[in-house]
Amino acid sequence: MLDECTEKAPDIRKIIHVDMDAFFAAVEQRDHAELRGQPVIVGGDPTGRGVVATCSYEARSFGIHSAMTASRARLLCPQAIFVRPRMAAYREASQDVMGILHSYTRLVEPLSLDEAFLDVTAATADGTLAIQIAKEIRARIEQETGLTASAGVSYNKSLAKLASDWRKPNGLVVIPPKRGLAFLAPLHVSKLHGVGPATVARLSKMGIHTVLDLRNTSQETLARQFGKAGLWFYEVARGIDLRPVQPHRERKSVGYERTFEENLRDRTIMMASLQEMAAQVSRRLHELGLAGRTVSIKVRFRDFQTVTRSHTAPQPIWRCEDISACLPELLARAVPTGLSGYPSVRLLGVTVSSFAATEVNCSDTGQLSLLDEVIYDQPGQTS
Ligand code: DCP
Ligand code: MG
Repeated sequence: MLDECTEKAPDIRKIIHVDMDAFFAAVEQRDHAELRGQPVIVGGDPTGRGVVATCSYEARSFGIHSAMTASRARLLCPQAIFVRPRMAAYREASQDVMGILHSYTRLVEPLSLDEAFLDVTAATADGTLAIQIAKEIRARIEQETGLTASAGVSYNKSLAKLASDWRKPNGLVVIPPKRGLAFLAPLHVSKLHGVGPATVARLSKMGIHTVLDLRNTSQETLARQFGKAGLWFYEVARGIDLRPVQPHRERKSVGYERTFEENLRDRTIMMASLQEMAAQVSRRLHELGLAGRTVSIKVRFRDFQTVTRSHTAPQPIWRCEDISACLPELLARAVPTGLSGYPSVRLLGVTVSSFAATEVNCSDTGQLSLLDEVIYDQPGQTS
């Protein structure tokens, strides 16, 4: 009997994804009564090069969204109220929310300040329904923090996350196992974890637009085109996602790496790829509220020889431009120009480490580059 349960365990997990609504803007509206019911934009300077970190749902009805330039947001909604981020307040609210989540299970995996996965399989062993837990969590968050959260309940992380997004703001959606495949089928592939714009473009060329299209593509084709990521696409299109909920460990680094289908020989292309990864790392650091002093790059050559080169800055950094500034020297050290023959590089990676307990100053999120294509994300993430 026990064996049977263990064997079935991956399919019968109960996962909840909780994501706060308009998080930074909601904290501002909570703390400043005059902002309630108003289009509020949290971000950089609308007269400068600032970008929108987030905005209230009142502002979203004007077409404003995260990562848009603040100047464009002002054009779309001249009456919008612009507020600079107060990271300390958001971090405190985040701690309150995470504290509530931890009272249900120790299996809580925060993804950023405002979202987390919970594995409540054990908490439902006595017959309590996962939806009941999700309802209680939402009610407690509202009562204890004055903020609203949306939640999704399902049997794996991918579906729980899609569910929490489905009826935002202040929504609760359950996708039971028998509904998983039907829920996924009509979705655009970009909704899947690990599918960024570059992958969307490649899939689109192959005539694959929806998850159903993806499901109708053979495993061989996907593996040939996308390598390890292709196997992930094959599974996730079928509602298979066995990634465990990993409780927060102390994070030592944030990094991305990418293996190329064809080895790189051109330094300009290597540099462009490193820059793209630096943007990704910067974004992740920003999400996690971290900054580190050491920037490293990793280079793997055709023969699998792998070198890493690091630079340690006097101050902790997280901005894309600061990470990028270290890259030319690191690349020159890792791939010296005097190498005999042409370099042939199969993998590149960028990592930031040596974190300091620092208050990341996000008052000018305008510096943040917001490229949102990763390496086919999860498989290559080294953080
Ligand atoms: N954030 C940011 N820059 C971005 C995206 C987000 O600074 N490009 C910050 C502000 C958000 C918070 O992270 O409040 C959480 O991000 P979400 O994507 O969850 O967005 P919101 O919580 O603001 O809105 P919602 O989840 O309701 O869509
Ligand atoms: Mg959110």
